[in-house]
Amino acid sequence: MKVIVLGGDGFCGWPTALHLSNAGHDVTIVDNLSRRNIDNELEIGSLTPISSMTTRLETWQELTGKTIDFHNLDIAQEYDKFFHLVCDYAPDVIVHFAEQRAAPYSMKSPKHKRYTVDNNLNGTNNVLCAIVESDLDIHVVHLGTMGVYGYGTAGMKIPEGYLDIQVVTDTGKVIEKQILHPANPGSIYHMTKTQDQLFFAYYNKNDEVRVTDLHQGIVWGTNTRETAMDERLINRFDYDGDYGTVLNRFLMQAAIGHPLTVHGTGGQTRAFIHIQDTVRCVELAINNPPKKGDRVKILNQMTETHRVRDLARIVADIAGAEIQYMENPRNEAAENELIVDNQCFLDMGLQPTQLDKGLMLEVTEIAKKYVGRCDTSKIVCTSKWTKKASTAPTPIPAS
Ligand code: NAD
Ligand code: USQ
Repeated sequence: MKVIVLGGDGFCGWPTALHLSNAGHDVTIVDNLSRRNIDNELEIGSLTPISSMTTRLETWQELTGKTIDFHNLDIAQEYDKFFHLVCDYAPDVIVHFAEQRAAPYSMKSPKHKRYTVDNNLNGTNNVLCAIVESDLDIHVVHLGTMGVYGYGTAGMKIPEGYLDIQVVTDTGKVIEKQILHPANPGSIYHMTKTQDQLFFAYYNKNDEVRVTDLHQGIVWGTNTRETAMDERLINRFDYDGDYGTVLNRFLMQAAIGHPLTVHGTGGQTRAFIHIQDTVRCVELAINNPPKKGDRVKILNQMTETHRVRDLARIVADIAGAEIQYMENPRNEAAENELIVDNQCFLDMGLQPTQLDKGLMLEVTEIAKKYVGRCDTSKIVCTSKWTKKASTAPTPIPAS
């Protein structure tokens, strides 16, 4: 199939582009390199030394003989260029990773809130608008987030996108319906993903655009089979307080001898998936598209749930680190349960990669190898959710 990977220079997009190319798809990457520019803005860099896009693609061709094209363009701002690319290349599938994806970055200041909304909502609308205008029957596979549901489920399993409800009419008749699961975002970033869902529902209803929305949990790990083939293909590893995600941060912190930064009590339960399963899930989604006229297909792309403090304990035990409980800079529930339905991917044949000591040590090995690139002053999260949380996150003394 012909596949455009939007955001194909990023943490999930790059390994996905390589995985799909290796699987025999014809892949074109679109990326405006905004993530690399944000690194410059934050004066931080990937822990791993990522190569330029030219080197990445030349290396891939040298190793496999396969070619991946690259277009440096902003899908949120350069609609005409993007539209012409879609018409000229006529893809079967567009995989959409191209959004500002860090919740702490989206909460840093009014400028960051507004950028995240402008970028993510315009980008998604432009993708859908261009597909309709092109008259091509293109399947959109979008990377959404588990965070659209909120993380409190009152003991109920979070369904895959749609909730069964019963409404009692004035005459006492019980009407059964399925509705989009109520949105409950926890940051401006997560809110853009809840709004993406409405774009998909609308373009699907009005224009019969075929969409698969993947509600993904927190991705951990760094390399996949393809990115591990050569150091010039290495994937990015975010560890800083804005872009680093919790498990990779703990593994990296353990590797460099930094205390593990648990926010609050660490009672937050979240969904997780290893990067190798991310690329496999996107491939499964491409190979199992919705039919014309089907509603938006929503799949929960996660393999397991963990409480933050339990993860800290596991990492501390295997890598010999200390745990530091910090005042939480976020406005989020201190404790929550999370039970998630992920049957669709299991039915498609996904064999989940479980949190495993070997895989976790693989990440700490990578972190140790590049420890010299780490700026320890950027580790603690400083982005605050509310004006009330105005002081720097402070360690909570052990009782
Ligand atoms: P990333 O920031 O590493 O990659 C996103 C890529 O998109 C970057 O290379 C960036 O330059 C590009 N981009 C952003 N805006 C663009 C625009 N307007 N035009 C063109 N390119 C643009 O993020 P990631 O971790 O790879 O996440 C990819 C997607 O997966 C995001 O949509 C994110 O919400 C979702 N997701 C990520 C995680 C995770 O843990 N990393 C978990 C769940 C969902
Ligand atoms: N946390 C800590 N210590 C840290 C960092 C984080 O305790 O050093 C806590 C946070 O307070 C939060 C939890 O860990 O309770 C998860 O934080 P995170 O930064 O790992 O994840 P999050 O902000 O939710 O965002 C990440 C990705 C985002 C994706 C989302 C999936 O950046 O793109 O959408 O995971 S999910 O969490 O399922 O919504």
